[in-house]
Amino acid sequence: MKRHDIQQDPWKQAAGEAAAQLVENDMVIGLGTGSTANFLIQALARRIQAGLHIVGAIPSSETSKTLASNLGIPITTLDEHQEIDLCIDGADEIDPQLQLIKGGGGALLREKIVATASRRFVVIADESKLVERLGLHFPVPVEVIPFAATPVRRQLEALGASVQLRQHEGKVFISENHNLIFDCSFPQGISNPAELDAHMQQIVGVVETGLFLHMAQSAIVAGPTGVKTIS
Ligand code: ABF
Repeated sequence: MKRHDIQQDPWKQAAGEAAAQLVENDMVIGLGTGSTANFLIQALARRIQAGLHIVGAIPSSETSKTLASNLGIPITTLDEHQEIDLCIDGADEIDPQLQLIKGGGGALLREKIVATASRRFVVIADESKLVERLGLHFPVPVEVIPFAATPVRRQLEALGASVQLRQHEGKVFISENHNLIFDCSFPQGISNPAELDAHMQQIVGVVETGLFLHMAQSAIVAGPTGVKTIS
């Protein structure tokens, strides 16, 4: 699990608060996971306390669900609402085409399910997440069925990945879906994310990858010079 760098918190908060302003009355909202998404959840809760009415929020993790629910945000599910008006979530890397690496927090599968069910997906981040090429600094998390761990690892290595089984606090990390996460590093970066994603998705036993390609319509990014929207 990646560490939370609190130095970026003011910018994460600024991005989360700006994104909360995009929420309109009677929307179904997809809620992301992670420290930036937590700021969004707090800002959305304040807007709801001030009178905004949403149909409900669909969180991408139990952590986000607990936070949102504790703050009074109404929770709903994909069983009740198959179409989400707006999904807002963080990312680990964002390239100039708004292609993303996500999953540093281990919630990539539900994050991708929520994002793909959404008519609009806005990514929020501090500007340290902006990169020219995906994969140079952050591995691609891949969620894997435990039964298939060894053959999947070999096939990921055959694609050029250096594969690390994710650990958390000295134990093997298990996702909320009871799967493993392989963090796949590519020291030269990823020259063709779509091709890599297609190859990874073909491996039987891979549940999902942390490459979110052509999914985000815009990014709200904050840094010392302010908040900007990239689309
Ligand atoms: C989630 O939170 C993940 O997909 C991504 O790994 C992470 C971003 O973390 P943070 O907002 O804490 O930097 O969106």
